[in-house]
Amino acid sequence: MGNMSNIYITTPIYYVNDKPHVGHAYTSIASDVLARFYRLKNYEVFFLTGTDEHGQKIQQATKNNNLNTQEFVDNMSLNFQNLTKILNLSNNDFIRTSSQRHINAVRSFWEKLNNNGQVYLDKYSGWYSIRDEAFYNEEEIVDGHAPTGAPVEWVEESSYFFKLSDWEEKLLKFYEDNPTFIQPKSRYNEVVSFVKQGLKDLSISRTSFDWGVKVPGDESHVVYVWIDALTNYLTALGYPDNDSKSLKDFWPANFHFVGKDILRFHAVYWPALLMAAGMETPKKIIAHGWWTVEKEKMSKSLGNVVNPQDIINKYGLDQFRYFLLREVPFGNDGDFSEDALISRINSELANNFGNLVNRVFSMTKKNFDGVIPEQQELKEEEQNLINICDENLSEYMICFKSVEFSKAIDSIIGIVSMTNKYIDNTKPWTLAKEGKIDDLKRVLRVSLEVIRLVSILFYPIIPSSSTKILKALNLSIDEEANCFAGPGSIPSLAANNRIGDLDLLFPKIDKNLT
Ligand code: ME8
Repeated sequence: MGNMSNIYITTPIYYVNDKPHVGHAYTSIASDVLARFYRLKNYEVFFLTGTDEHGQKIQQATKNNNLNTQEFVDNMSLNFQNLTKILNLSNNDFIRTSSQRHINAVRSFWEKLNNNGQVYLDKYSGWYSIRDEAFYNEEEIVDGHAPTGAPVEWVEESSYFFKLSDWEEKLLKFYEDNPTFIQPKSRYNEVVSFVKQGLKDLSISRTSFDWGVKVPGDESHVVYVWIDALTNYLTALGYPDNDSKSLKDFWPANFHFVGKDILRFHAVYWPALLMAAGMETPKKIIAHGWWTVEKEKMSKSLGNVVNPQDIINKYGLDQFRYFLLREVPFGNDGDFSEDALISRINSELANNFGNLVNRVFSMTKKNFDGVIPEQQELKEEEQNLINICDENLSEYMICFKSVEFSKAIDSIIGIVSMTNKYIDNTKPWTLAKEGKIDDLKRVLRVSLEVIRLVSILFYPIIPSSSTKILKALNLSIDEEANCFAGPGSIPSLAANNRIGDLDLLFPKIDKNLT
């Protein structure tokens, strides 16, 4: 039983036949944002990502180059390990399915299923898609293709099966008892109706190739890549060592982030396998939507695959992170375009948030030599602003709890816009000209307090920009106990501290120059 103050968050493990693109970056960034949020809330967080390196798809990809399979996956996995640095992910571990620790875990998990009478040997005859690494029923095949559009081939081979059909009723009961197991709700309904249509036993081994984990006791079979892959979530916690502290502390997982393409594996097969192995089921599967690029499906043949590194080089990492989470309500499909990215950067980061920080910092520098003014008695205008901060702060917390990132960002932007408006109304530049120093101090002090709060609220999403602002305010995110307190509840900024230098955070982008 995981500890209540611990949170385990995972991304899918990505296939190494391809290089990382904006879709992989999206899932990883979303998971990172939630991990950072819970750490700010003082939870102990274990955040896992990694690579899926076995199976027929990978073996096939290797054939196109001169490396042996292990060398190939070693090289390709590095692209995803680099991605964690490029995206500033705060992952605690990086799991690779070709590693020995994982192979041991898969074999133990298999043995557990087998010992529990959940596995039998038979023959599989049916359709298989190498691209999806999935078995399909006859009824699912449309014009000779999988429902995903992937090519399929007819397979007839000796195979071990998992008694998935035995778990149909228990799964339906499980969904009923855990109505928030799958998010968003529309996906939950989709999964329930899929299971209600009836479940067949699942083929869980292959014999027509050998790149995988050998089945314990029958080396002519390799474990089906999805059984192998799903087990990664246990491996990283030290499974099969049941005394492993991480396993005790962090299992069951709180959040498995996945794209909607792999929901069935996580929301149907995975809980059934875990129940069959006598283990606890994860708390939540979060299935996000699909990104297209300039309204087209991303594909190598179209040549429109977006490489995260290129976008980050051109526009900046925090700008990229912000855009992905801001642009679409989490769960919906989205369209990636540089025009949309530039609009978000200019209107929200540069003109709104960046402008607020710039104007308040520069007025403090100009009028008080950068020294943070002491707290003054507040007037109605400040009280109103503080109320808005408090309301939006509660909204932000609710949104994070329900993993609604774009709505959480709405609530931050709401504070920023109201603070800019407050400054427009109170006109600190006029107060300075008229020598109303106490009024000027009051306005700048409150504005700086709001900037502190906003930087903290933004931290999970744009961590490096937030860290820079907080550093300029002589604060650090690690030392900010009570960090979510609103600006009215405590004066958090030490008066008489001098604001440090801060480079322009979000330069405005000229569309014509890109
Ligand atoms: O499925 N839009 O790996 P994978 C949004 N190895 N997200 C996208 C995307 C897009 N256009 N393209 C990819 C696998 N993704 C398995 C997972 S887990 C035990 C095993 C993201 O490399 C999204 O999260 O094909 C999707 O689920 C995942 O990448 C698929 O990555």
